[in-house]
Amino acid sequence: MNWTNPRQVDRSPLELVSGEVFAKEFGVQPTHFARAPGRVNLIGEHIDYHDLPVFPMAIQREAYLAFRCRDDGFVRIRSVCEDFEEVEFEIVPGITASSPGHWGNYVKAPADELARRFAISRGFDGVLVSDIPIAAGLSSSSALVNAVGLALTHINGVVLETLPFADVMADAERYTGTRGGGMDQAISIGGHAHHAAQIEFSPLTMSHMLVPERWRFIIANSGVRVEKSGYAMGVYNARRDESEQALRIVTNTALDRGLIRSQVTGYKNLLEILGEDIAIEMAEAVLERTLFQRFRHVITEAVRVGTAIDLMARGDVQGFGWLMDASHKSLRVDYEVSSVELDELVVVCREAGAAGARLTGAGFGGCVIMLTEQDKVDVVLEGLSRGYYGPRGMSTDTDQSHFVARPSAGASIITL
Ligand code: NG1
Repeated sequence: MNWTNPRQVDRSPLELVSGEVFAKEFGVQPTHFARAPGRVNLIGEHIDYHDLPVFPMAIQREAYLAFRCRDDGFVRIRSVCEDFEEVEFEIVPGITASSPGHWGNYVKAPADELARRFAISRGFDGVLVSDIPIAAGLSSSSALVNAVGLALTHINGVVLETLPFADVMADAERYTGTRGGGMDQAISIGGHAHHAAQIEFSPLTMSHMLVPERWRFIIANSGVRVEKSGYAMGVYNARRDESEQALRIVTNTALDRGLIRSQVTGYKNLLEILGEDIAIEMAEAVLERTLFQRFRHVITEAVRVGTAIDLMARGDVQGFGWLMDASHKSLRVDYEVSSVELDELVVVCREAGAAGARLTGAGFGGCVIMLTEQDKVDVVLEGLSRGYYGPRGMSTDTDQSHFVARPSAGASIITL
């Protein structure tokens, strides 16, 4: 069956592909599309799960789900990518997870959460296509969770505003085993075109900031995949445990010494009470080396986020770049979530003329983000090919290697 365009409007290539495959697969046309973008975090890494502010933007790469409501409670979904087998399950609270790392878990996650919270019972047939590089720190997983979450809320009549939706999806994604923060789901649903967003947590808020017209954030993929189900998930959760433990020890010491009167509620509260310098000084005195490093990263990264936002407001590209470098160093040395390839790529970016560069996302592989001005983009890209991709024999023809990130709008439902 040929898939026609009932709306007679411009369609994105992803919408066309998912619609066509849907029609072939199910013999009818989809009734809706849910689209949800990936994101790139400009600064503020590994601190969202401590309820500290972060500064990401949604990007033009998206997950696109063509779907049609079913009469029963089953979800049947396939991916345009042949590597991913079809997933089918019934929506009930407590859906049995697929094997660790299986893409179906990112479909089951929102279904399970919405079944528990809102007793949803209506499923859909769907076809997914995405051009977000997978396992690269650009939140292809949260985009999928959000797209499925949007589809399910829509067809079950669950009405959620942007921020509550993001909170529910953040809880949902923990079904997959990563004890993540809420940054990815929030920016993927709440991003604005041309803007980055300062996101705060508990309660979740978003403040949108126009990215200066001449600034260009370039995303460069190291080519090393980050499989969130394996090693990376273990280390990610371990870093969270370590930095929580560090906070407990420092808080108890501050209590004993009468510097604070009651238990603090988290890093944010501690930072407000003690300030950066005293908090770090005290931590150095009472923590063993590794825990101290974890603590120092969290505190200094939180301070960098605030400074970076001020610098963007002033259009200070060099200052913002310098903070990106400092963030990378902290992630490499103190938080130990970088990799040989990411470190090399950051050096190449700087040598190519970028104002600053850092790993983005959880780390362990995946992508680097760098900042440059519009008129230097070609020179920087040329330097990247010469310094990183060329020597490794990696193709730069593919749109998966590097691209200029466009600050983009958050997820939405399109009804035909
Ligand atoms: P990615 O890059 O998608 O693995 C993860 C977490 C974020 C945040 C970053 C590090 C999830 C879904 N995402 O992102 O919440 O903690 O790491 O800043 O767990």
